[in-house]
Amino acid sequence: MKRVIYALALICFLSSGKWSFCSEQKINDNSSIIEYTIPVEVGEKFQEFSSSFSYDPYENPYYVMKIMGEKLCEILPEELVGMLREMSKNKGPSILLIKGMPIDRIIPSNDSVLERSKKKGKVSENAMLGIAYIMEHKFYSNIKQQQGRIIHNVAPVKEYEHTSSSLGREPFLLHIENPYERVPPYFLMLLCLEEDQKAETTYFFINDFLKTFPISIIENMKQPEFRIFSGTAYSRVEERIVPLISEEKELEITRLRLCEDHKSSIEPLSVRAKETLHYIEKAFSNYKKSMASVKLKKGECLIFNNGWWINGAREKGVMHGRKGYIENPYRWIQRGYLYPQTLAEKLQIREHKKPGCVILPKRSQRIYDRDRKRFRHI
Ligand SMILES: O=C(O)CCC(=O)C(=O)O
Ligand SMILES: [Fe+2]
Repeated sequence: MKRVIYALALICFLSSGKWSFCSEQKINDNSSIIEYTIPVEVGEKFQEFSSSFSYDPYENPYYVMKIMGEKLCEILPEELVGMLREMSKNKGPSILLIKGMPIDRIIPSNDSVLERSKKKGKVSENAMLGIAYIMEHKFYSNIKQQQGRIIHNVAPVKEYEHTSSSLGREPFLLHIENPYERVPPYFLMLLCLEEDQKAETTYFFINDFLKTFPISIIENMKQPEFRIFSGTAYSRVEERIVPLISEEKELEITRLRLCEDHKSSIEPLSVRAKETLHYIEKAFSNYKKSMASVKLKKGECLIFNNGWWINGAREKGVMHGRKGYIENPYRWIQRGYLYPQTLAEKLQIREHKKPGCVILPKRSQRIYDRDRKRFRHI
């Protein structure tokens, strides 16, 4: 009798939709990546909910993010919700791989990525926005990158195929995302819609790398003597003179701005800056052996810290890149740049003031809530 009760309890537990797998992979003694699998039934529940929702995430991102975030909080395993919240406060993992993320049942192929994205439903975008909501972050993109879309398409584009960029097929050396920006993204979210057999997303923990640098090099890196340029995927080249390591007093964080391929993207503006870049170049070749990678498959989502840490700690910063030539011309990854909510709003308001910008929703919107049959402010 007892056995029957246990078996029934187990069946109830498994069918509750909250059953999932969490595992931790150690890359070395200091750093680890957490892997989490969303139960199939939970993914399907979200897919169904999201498919019946008609608001466009590109037009009403704040509204969609709230609705999707609330839904995900309700159906995702508590453990995953907790982990995302911790991560956003720099307490949890600095890299999280979520498997089984809800994406659209049909992913169109045989067309340019913009056409495919128009033909596709919006389940994957809705899921990404929902995760951002749980993390209390918002997506923001510079207007000069993919027309300021909140979610980018990382996929080969004909004229850019030969480039090492988000639009190319060539390998992409380790980098911090958009290091030339006044405020680079805090986290990156990559969600795979169509995979490739060869290409792997690489990552590297800054802690291990900088630990062995002499103090004099670290001090040189703190000087604003480096001119950093934006990457190939920009509609116009942007540049900024910055230190490679900067302390942001207001948020009490320290940031690294660096690309392994510094020859084409960082210009040293002094003799000591030149020597510093030379030192870093050699250090990269020694430390690359601790670089790890993941071959993203359909429905797999990688969220990671973009090169910052709490002052003094240095444990959480991550650099990333891509290795292997992309063989599948339809490999498709959706990417979002995550910023703490108030910061994303400030950056967006700043963009609004520039002429010729896409108008993004204002902070407060009045919107008709179909379920509750009344207007509400968001
Ligand atoms: O294609 C990838 O796996 C990563 C590309 C990348 O660095 C990015 O999207 O920022
Ligand atoms: Fe990148």
